[in-house]
Amino acid sequence: MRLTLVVIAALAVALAAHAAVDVSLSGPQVSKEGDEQRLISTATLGNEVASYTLVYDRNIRADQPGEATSHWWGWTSGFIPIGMIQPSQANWYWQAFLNWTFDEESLHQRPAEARRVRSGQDGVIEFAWDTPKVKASLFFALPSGSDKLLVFGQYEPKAPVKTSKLTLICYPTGFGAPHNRAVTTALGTQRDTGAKTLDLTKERWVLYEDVTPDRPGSGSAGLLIGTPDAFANITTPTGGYGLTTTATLKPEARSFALGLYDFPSLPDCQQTRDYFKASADAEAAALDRMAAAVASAGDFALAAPIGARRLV
Ligand SMILES: [Ca+2]
Repeated sequence: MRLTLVVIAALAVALAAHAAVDVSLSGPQVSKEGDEQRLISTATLGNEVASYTLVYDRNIRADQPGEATSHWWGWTSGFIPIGMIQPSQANWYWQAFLNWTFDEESLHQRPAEARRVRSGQDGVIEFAWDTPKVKASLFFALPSGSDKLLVFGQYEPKAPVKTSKLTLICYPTGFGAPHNRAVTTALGTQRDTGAKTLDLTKERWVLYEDVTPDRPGSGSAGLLIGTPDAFANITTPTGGYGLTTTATLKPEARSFALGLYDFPSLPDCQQTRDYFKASADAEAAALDRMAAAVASAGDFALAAPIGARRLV
């Protein structure tokens, strides 16, 4: 009995020692491109099961410090040039995978300050924008044990905002043809059925898939909707090449929480469906509670560590 307790205690200590989330933020590396400066910041959040790397690669002109461009195609198509290069280049896109707009104001055209908020029991990086129209932050957070990168958004308008939208783009599994894309939620799988609007009372997670049999690649991309009450609607195509999901915030919403899954070590789309069906509703609900805790703390740095865990 005593030996068992000692073993359990030793295991608990060992698990606690491993339950650390490492966060690194390097750069910006600065180089000159014509009359612009190119700045590259690299953020990595890693825990026991996953490591997510974000690269923020933007150009800024000295005479226009409030504006940003990027030479990446992903930026030219309207996405913030923060790319998710790990766990895979595919899925949430390695050049640029999201954007956030407030009427005509688009964060992809504005420079962000990147900041390491904390590491340890969880890891958090903040990208913060201060534009003429809004102050906005995207916090990327990795809890210990989580295989999903969480995204917490917050904004305060400086001028009236009628419509705020998020767009998220992924290339499920890989880039090469054929592109037999499909989208799976709790309500089933759809292929080439046009734009799908989620039923946010029942569809709290989305898998973006390529269903080509035996295709090698990086598995499915996943999305958790932590805060369904923040969104007026969320739509996604069910076929194509790159899949762009559009999430429109409710006019009164000032924050939201999502989870992003980009995890090539589980490449089979049916296995990933089984995994999400078993666990993703509970994780989305946990994410909603975390978002409420962050909101009540007022400041992300003051909120208790995020307690999500991988549920398999
Ligand atoms: Ca990726």
